[in-house]
Amino acid sequence: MSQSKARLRVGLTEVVETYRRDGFVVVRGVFPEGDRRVLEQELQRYIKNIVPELPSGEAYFEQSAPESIKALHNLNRHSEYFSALHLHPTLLQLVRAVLPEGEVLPTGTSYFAKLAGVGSATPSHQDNIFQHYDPPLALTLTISLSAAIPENGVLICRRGSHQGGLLPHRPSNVLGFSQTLERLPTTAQYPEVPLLLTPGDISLHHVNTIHYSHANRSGQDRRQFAIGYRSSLAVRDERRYEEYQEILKRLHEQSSGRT
Ligand SMILES: O=C(O)CCC(=O)C(=O)O
Repeated sequence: MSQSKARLRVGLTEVVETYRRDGFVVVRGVFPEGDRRVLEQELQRYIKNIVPELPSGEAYFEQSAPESIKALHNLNRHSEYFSALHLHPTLLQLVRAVLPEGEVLPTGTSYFAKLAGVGSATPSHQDNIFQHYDPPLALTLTISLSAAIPENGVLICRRGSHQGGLLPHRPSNVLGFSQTLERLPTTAQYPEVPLLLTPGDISLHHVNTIHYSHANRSGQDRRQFAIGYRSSLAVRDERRYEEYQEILKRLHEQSSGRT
């Protein structure tokens, strides 16, 4: 990580204002090509050497194409590179600006792939239905590894929806995103904003921001690396979290985990 040239090239005041108002923000050009090349090499090494040994819950594959990776979780547990990445000084600088309360702590690293032609839809959800932080001082930081455009299942956030609290969810029957909103609020209330990204851009979304994406029917992959952070003041509701872990365990027992 010492060779990293990742830098913030914008002032943080506007980033913080946008994040607070909208519940998400895009920061352009943070992760230059050299950094992305290293990340991609580490990812390929991880997929070749670690993924075959992972327990269910840490690797998900597309149901329609079982050889295609859909999501990997907790990469920091199995790789020194990914463990160092979530403590990257530039990323921490950015997250500290939008989460100034308490100390910033990483909560985990994931890789999301929506591969050309096979990438499946992500059901509408708020991340806090999986994480249960109260107060909801937590977010996901995404490093874009490929262009995100309307045709390849770009991530869509609902502007302002982080201010509405955690809404009721129901089982989605989609392993990897096992909960979905019972009722999606109207776009008049919370407008849809596609997070159009080029490689190296970063986006941040609040743990209560409603988001989802459509299937990728295009010929272009949409891939991203995601890191969760929380404030030390965000306390996990352990009862709700344990209840959710039980649901997840049952889901994994019912399936092979490769969906
Ligand atoms: O990229 C997607 O479609 C889903 C990503 C997501 O849900 C997240 O980063 O919290």
